[in-house]
Amino acid sequence: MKIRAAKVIVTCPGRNMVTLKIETDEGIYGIGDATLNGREKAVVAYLEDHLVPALIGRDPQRIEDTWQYLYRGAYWRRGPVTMTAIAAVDMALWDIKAKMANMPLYQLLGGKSRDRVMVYGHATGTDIQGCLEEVERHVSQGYQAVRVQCGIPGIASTYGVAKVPGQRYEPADSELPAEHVWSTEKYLNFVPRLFEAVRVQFGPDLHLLHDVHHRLTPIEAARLGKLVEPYHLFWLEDCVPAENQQAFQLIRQHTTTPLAVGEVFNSIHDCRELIQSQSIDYIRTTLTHAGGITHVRRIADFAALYHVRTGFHGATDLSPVCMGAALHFDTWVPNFGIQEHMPHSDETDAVFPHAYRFEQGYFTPGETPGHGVDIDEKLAARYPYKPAYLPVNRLEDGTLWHW
Ligand code: CS2
Ligand code: MG
Repeated sequence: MKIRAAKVIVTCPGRNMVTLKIETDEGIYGIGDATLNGREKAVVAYLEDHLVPALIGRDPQRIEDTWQYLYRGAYWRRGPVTMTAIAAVDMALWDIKAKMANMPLYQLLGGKSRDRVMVYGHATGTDIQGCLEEVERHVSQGYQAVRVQCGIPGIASTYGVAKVPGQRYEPADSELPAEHVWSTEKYLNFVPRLFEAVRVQFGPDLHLLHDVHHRLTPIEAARLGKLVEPYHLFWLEDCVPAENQQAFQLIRQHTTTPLAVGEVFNSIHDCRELIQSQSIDYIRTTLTHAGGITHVRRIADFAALYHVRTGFHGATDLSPVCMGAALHFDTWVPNFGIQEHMPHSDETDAVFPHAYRFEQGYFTPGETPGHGVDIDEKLAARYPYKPAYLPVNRLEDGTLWHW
């Protein structure tokens, strides 16, 4: 079998999504997600100009060799664009191999380690009352775990909060990066009150998560971790930018609140120190941005040695292809923690028909051969690309701060 053709499909049925479709000379094809929010076109060019020509004529079954060929052959290794492009090829090749084997992907990875995959949903509100209503809505759908993000009194716009209550939250919503004002003090004084209100209303058993979205310094993160200890969060996510992996050790010294990090990581080297020093509890690297199934499997196996569990990033700027492949991975991976779930729009679900199913707070990946997600190219063509960027933050004195 040989790779006969490969094409990049860009569509925007709600969010921009980039998909790689690899076709073989025996009629079997596979698809992979290559969506890098706010930098989509860079990956399109990387694939079309640099990787696709190198794939034609290759044996699609040699997944590992192709991974090494693209990673080492790049010379310029790692980084979000390179690793997202390699991930798309990798996901498509695993899809092809599982279809050839006539098996759902999790079987190829080693079979089921669990019968269903626990996910967490996003409850957001402009104030505490709005958040409580959203948590209630998720609990009534059977979610066992809910991430809670709330507007902060005195801060006009903050991460994770839909502009209009009840509307879908989209982080990248403007043609150029918008500039928001951030206050760490107002945030730190407010968040404990938010989680106290949620625990009072929903009791001790509901898993609660919160995304700090990289906005604190290590000592501020240590303070927040301590402040929310009474509400025993499932995790506190991305509390500091993670380029300096050692910074987490300072947080660790001060709090037992579990720490999750990794959605912006692209390779095992971005998290090796964090894992080895037991500075985190959940690794959030996702298939699309960290080199696909082949590389994320290495990260998960390494993390297992240190009792670190997976908590895959699953925001709507990752396509249903990523969600499908991730749910197969989650079904197999021994050190599974939780999977993020942010529902895609109906238009997106129509462009990407899929076998995964939600039931009472859990997903099953489906038994379809491959990763169980397809793409309707005609429908995809109806939604052209629209530039959309994530905002940036400035402190009240105008200092450019973390997003
Ligand atoms: C977030 C994301 O879901 C999350 O945990 O951190 O929504 C993130 O802001 C976007 O994926 C960025 O593109
Ligand atoms: Mg996050």
